[in-house]
Amino acid sequence: MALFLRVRQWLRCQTPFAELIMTDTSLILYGTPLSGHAHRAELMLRLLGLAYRYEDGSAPVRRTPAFLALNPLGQIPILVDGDLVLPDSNAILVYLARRYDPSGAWYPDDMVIAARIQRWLSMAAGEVRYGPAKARVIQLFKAEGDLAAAQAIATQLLVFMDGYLADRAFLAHHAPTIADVACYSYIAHAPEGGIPLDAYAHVRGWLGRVESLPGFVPMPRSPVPD
Ligand SMILES: N[C@@H](CCC(=O)N[C@@H](CS)C(=O)NCC(=O)O)C(=O)O
Repeated sequence: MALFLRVRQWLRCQTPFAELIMTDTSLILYGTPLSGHAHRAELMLRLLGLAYRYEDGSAPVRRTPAFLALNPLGQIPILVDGDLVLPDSNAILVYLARRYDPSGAWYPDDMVIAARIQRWLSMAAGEVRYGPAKARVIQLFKAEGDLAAAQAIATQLLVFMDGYLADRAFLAHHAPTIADVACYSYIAHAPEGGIPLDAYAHVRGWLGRVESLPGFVPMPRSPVPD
């Protein structure tokens, strides 16, 4: 067993981000690779260069008493940091930025910037969740729901975002903040919900800027419907 652990450690050391995913860290993220909410939290960990352990948060795990003790809602992501157990992707972004970014760049104190960030966190939990994220979960995972309604919400959101980003590099400030991290994953993967991004050049430019940030890690691509 000890040898197995050492081999696994060595194998991890062969990957570019190996130094970030370690077992001897107090930060633990429960998620699944195809959850945009979990990706949001993982992306923040990576952008901050934080070491963390990734724990499976797949559906059978989410139904266990141990998982439900961490989050009675049975949802991922959950961040554990020592004694702190923190469900909810946007709450995790706020915590990570406040706790681990002493520069304050990812979540500035300035009241107007903070308010603008909050607007986009609300959009991430509102229009993004019920638009592109909902359409994707219906298409990919055959979840129940009204695909056309979700696609309509997504289209309205994308038209708005494309205009908004016409003269802005990032969502809430001239530099990236947790607002961009909150919105990135499900907008980038909107085509998997049958929502092409071809018509939204400014949105695609913004996605590219997020993808260029040091530490960026993508969420695995899934099939795009015809
Ligand atoms: N408000 C939560 C929503 C998280 C969420 O919807 N997670 C999904 C996976 S993407 C989940 O765990 N679904 C299982 C369930 O709701 O039973 C957040 O932002 O983290």
